[in-house]
Amino acid sequence: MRGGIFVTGPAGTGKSTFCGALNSWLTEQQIDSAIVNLDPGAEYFPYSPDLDVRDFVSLQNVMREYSLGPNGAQVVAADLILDHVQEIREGLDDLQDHYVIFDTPGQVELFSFRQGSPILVDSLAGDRGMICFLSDSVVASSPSGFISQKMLFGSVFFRFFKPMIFVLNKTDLITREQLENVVRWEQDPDILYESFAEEKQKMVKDFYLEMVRSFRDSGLITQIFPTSARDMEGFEDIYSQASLIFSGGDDSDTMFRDD
Ligand SMILES: Nc1nc2c(ncn2[C@@H]2O[C@H](COP(=O)(O)OP(=O)(O)O)[C@@H](O)[C@H]2O)c(=O)[nH]1
Ligand SMILES: [Mg+2]
Repeated sequence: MRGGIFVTGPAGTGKSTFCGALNSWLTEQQIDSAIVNLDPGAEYFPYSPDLDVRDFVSLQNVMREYSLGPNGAQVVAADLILDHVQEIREGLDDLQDHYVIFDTPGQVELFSFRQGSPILVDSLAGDRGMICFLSDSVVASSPSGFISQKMLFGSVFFRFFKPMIFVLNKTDLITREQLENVVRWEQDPDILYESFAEEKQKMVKDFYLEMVRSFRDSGLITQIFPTSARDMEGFEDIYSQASLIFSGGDDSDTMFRDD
């Protein structure tokens, strides 16, 4: 594959919709792309997957076979995917020139915090994998929400150590002014720090301010990529970044500032 784009993020941030929208955008630009569903519990997708993990592991079967409820079965099913890596890889054989978009389970922990997931990503994409972390614009438009999303982004990065981008999805649900604020926080962490102190002034203790300060200084605040999967906006920038990463031209560890 030309590149494997793994889409993760909290439940309901629009991962599946984003996968479908990115695939449609690439197709419109006549760029070869495909979608792989890695969610054994998916009931509906806003796209037709080219490869579907449910052909190998399905939540219904796992519930029956292991006598588990849906939550326990989700965890077992996520782990069982690893037993089928070879078959999934064979399914990808014909997609040499394609960008392959991987949709991952609804809950972020089922993909990002299971033991086998970094192995799965490496087995499927090798050194041609990247992670798109999706955050919900409404959540991220308050300073504390933005910080919590960036922390989760950092946490996912520490699981995979792959090139990773922070996508601010559903921008159609926030105002232009809110979006400009979020962009400003990303560009100048000092403004974020001040906005946070202002938002939580009554409850902020030194401990939390210290955390935000070290977070600011860590360099984990990286460029954001605003998108609206509903309005098909922002995909050109996602594609440009992905192609930079996969062509090796990117300073792909933009997670780390030089200064
Ligand atoms: N307004 C808006 N809604 C969106 C957008 N992307 C997804 N959604 C909606 O968010 C909900 C969850 O989307 P889904 O793709 O299933 O999220 P997932 O659980 O992360 O895969 C659905 O109702 C989508 O229609 C977007 O860009 N804008
Ligand atoms: Mg989904």
